[in-house]
Amino acid sequence: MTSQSTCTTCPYCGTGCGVLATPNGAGGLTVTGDPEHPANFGRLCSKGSALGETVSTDHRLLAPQIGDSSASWDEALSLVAEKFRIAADDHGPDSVAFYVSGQLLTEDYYVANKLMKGYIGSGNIDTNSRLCMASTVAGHKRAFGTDTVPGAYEDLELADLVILTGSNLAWCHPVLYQRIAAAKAARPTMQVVVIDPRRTATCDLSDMHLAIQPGTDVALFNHLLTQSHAKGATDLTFISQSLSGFAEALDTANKTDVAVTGLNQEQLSEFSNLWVSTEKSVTVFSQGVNQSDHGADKVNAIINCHLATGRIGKPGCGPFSVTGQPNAMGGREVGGLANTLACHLDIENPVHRVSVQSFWNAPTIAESQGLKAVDMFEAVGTGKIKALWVMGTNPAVSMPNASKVRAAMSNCDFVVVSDMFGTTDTARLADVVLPATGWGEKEGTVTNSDRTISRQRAILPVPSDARHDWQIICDVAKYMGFTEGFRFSSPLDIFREHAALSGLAAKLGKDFDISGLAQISDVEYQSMKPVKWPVSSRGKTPNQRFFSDGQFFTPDRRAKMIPVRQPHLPQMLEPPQFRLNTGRIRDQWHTMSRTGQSPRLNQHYGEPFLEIHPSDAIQLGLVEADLVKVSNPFGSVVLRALVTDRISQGQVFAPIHWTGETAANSVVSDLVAPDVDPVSGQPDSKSAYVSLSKFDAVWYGYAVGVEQPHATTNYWAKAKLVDGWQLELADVSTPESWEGFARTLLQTGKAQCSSLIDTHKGRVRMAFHSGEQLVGALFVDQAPVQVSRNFAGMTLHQSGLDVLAGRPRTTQLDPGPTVCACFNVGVNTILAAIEDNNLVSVEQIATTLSAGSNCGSCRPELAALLSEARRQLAAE
Ligand SMILES: Nc1nc2c(c(=O)[nH]1)N[C@H]1C(S)=C(S)[C@@H](COP(=O)(O)OP(=O)(O)OC[C@H]3O[C@@H](n4cnc5c(=O)[nH]c(N)nc54)[C@H](O)[C@@H]3O)O[C@H]1N2
Ligand SMILES: Nc1nc2c(c(=O)[nH]1)N[C@H]1C(S)=C(S)[C@@H](COP(=O)(O)OP(=O)(O)OC[C@H]3O[C@@H](n4cnc5c(=O)[nH]c(N)nc54)[C@H](O)[C@@H]3O)O[C@H]1N2
Ligand code: SF4
Ligand SMILES: [Mo]
Repeated sequence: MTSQSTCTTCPYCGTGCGVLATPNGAGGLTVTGDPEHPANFGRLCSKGSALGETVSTDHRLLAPQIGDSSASWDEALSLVAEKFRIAADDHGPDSVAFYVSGQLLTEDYYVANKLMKGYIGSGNIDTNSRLCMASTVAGHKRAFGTDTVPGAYEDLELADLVILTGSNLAWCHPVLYQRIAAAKAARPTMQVVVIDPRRTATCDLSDMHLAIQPGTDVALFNHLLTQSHAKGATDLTFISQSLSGFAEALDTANKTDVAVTGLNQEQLSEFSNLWVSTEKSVTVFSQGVNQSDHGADKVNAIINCHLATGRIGKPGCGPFSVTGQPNAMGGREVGGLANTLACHLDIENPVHRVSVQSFWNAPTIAESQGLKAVDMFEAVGTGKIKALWVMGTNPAVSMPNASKVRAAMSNCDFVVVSDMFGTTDTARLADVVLPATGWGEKEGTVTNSDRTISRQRAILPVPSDARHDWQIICDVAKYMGFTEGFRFSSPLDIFREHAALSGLAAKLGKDFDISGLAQISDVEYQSMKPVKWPVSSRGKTPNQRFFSDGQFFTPDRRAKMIPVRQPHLPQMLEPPQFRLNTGRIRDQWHTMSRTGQSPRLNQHYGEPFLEIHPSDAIQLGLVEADLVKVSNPFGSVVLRALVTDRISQGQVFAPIHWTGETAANSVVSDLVAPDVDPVSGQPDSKSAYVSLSKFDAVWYGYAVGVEQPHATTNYWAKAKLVDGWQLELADVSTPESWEGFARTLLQTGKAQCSSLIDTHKGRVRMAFHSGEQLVGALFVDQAPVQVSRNFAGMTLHQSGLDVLAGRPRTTQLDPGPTVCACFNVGVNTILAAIEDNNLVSVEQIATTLSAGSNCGSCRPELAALLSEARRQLAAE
């Protein structure tokens, strides 16, 4: 750590890695892993390593906006306060709503919840965590009586068996993946099982991959429960002393038909034998479990297995929900969900309500649960909600049936959005956009997946007129007349109040207790080290390992096993009908508002795509790189076909990251039905039913340009490069003049055009030079364009390189699509090095090419390339 570097926390996934950030003198930051942070001990993934490239203020919203005009804070705040006040007065408090985010800091989140539940007096505050962690929260509460994540990261290393189900850890929690990989390398007897319908990058670490039929986790875990009992692995003492509901849960499990999983007998017995014989087992789960119309049941099916075998509350044991967003946990702590109160207290409990109201000295308190996300936007659409405030999330892209959500927002009387950017798909629908500070500029705390609270600290100045979220919320509260409850002068003030309230919650029998931090001084908060809750003020520090005493937070102190049934699966689908699975890629974060600014991160996948099995592709007449139209009654998108046997027949997979800002017709949530789990209210974002057809373009194109392109074609997707932009294109009609088209698209002004046009073959290659320098190039073909993307991007701003050739001159190897984002090493370079140098390990690739030697996020892909290359060499 240098004298200028600041210890802070990565704003992406719930791993919650510590980072050291140092201003680089050019407005950016140099970022490295904090060797002392207990989440990562110095490691960072590709997204964390690229943080420094995402803090430019170039595209930021720097002043409040009312309609299309800039406004002063006073004007914007008065308007927002007035609209919320009038709606609440005229139509009751339930006519207004906040939709917030697991990317707010705890202090922001706390005041948002306080304002809605204690001052406006409605439960109508829900969060994008509804789309993310709600099923886990519901499952925890049913089993443990409260929302406790019992695990700690070291359990992942201490376990002899790590089961990863519905989790692509290698891409979504890469540092946790690396920690498991390192533990397994040191202790190869450790077993890893991946349960996922897709063969993901995470499978690289697995001893066993169970590609179950999607939506059959309950059947599999019920089977595990029956096998545990049949083979003597149940812990009878624990069952009799600490559990209730065992017999009923087992009975239901016994009635489950495991055949629906699609696994064969050998796989099933291998897996259950491993489970039965391995005491130290951790089951990590994420969105393949939560995002389901029976997500809470999936969670309880997993927890049941751990409870029945007593594998909970002990080192190296336990069900472990890994949280998605950096502060998903903090949001749960402050009560940001519509069906919770603050500090894990219960909104339905009158004693809890009165206690919170009097602690806040609030004029009112929400009497009942508010609307959960899907219902909230439904109510926005029907006009029941008159004023909506969206903070730190992009529901126009991420909500199920997203096109309907967009329509609802555009018809709503009054929509406010707080974001760092005024151009997101959601911000573009707002009446007022408030410029928030972002990571690197704001101060506060976040809680990661293993309950470790870490500080986010400011390294950069607040740009222009932006304000911190907690300030904006307190300002609106004051403008609404609620001065007393919101006289906070810093995040620390808020933190202290939150910590004091948690002491009250602990007295009421709750798990969440950070009252030991309620008196924290300015200096202590400034230098606060990561700390795992509970941190009690009441004499002895409570046990850090929850449930080690066999005591839970239910009225009888016993954990409850919940009988869970496997729902019926829909009929097998025949092409062109498919089941669409959606999720994440390694180098992008959600709707890309920040990761999309990093040229390095845009290299991994430059456009939206659809994974489809080779046999299905043949049936549909699709070949690699064709465009596919994916549609159902909710909507329609166009994606690039990626033909791969990583996905099973009958299923397709699309990433969620592209938006109206970055591509045409590619918001995959447009296709997701707004069906929710009845227990948790979480939408089933992992299964949409779609039909596929080839998108018949008459031409395909690829372009690079120094200016941000303006595309209006049927299909386009843009990505930022180091020195400009790239664009994938296709359309159903041909422009009258290619030069005119290219000039408008690439905004080339008076640049000089040179071209090669083969009208007969429908091929166009066009370059634009300003002086000697290349400022844009367009490649058009009747089939998907075959040019080296890497090479074309490199030619921008250069002179003397023949961009029209489409690839480097013979002596230079085209590096191919980027695999290692840190050192920009492409597939072709890696394959050539493997063959030329006879490389046999990822380590050797790292030594030879540096690929995989920095953040390590690409190591699973390097391993896959290695085994593919070795397989091919062996076959030759
Ligand atoms: N790179 C990157 N990392 C991220 C994020 C990001 O945007 N980008 N977002 C963060 C957030 S908020 C979250 S919530 C997490 C999500 O982290 P993950 O849950 O690991 O990621 P997903 O890709 O959404 O889905 C995980 C897997 O569930 C599988 N799956 C689908 N259906 C089923 C099923 O029925 N059963 C089982 N067992 N598996 C199924 C999918 O094939 C997919 O591989 O990632 C966090 N980390
Ligand atoms: N089909 C499908 N849909 C899904 C999922 C899926 O797997 N499949 N996953 C779901 C899950 S798990 C999640 S978590 C959601 C994520 O979906 P979203 O939350 O909608 O996605 P983000 O792009 O993270 O949006 C965050 C926004 O907040 C802004 N922002 C960042 N930091 C701050 C800040 O400090 N203050 C303010 N005011 N703004 C800030 C960013 O610029 C960005 O516009 O998507 C959900 N939707
Ligand atoms: S694993 Fe990567 S994205 Fe997640 S917190 Fe760590 S550095 Fe950030
Ligand atoms: Mo999430």
